[in-house]
Amino acid sequence: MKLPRQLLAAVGLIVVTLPALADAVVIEHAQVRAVPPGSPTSAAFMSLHNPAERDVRLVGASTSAAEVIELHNHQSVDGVMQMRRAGEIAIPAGGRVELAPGGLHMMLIGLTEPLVEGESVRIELEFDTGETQALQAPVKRILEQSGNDHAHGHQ
Ligand SMILES: [Cu+2]
Repeated sequence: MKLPRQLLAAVGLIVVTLPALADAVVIEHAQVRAVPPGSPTSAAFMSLHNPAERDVRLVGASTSAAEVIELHNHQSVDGVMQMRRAGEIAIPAGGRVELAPGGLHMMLIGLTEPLVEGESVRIELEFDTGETQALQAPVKRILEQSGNDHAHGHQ
């Protein structure tokens, strides 16, 4: 039996649309900070590479391990490092943004489960393109950046 012409056309379409996936943001070195039981917050770090020819903005993230994830940055205010909420994180075309201790990070607020070293947390990223990307971030012991007061005193 021969394959119907329409089916062949549909298969061709799928092959043609696949390269678009190559433009997706590349997520590397994702990790979540292990915290003692009962801790209300933790933080996630990763490297985001945008291979596309247009800028992409990370506008939000979510996980079942916390009630909310906020995008945060650290800023020096009068010589004191303070954590500030970042509305979104721009990843320039062909560029890379590092989320690391002492800088940009994702704040996991209202932890719903213990974050034990060796386990992993599923995080879903949301971009301004309307696309979402899920990743598994291993829970690791991550030291605070030295000289950085990471006291999470948000209002
Ligand atoms: Cu924070």
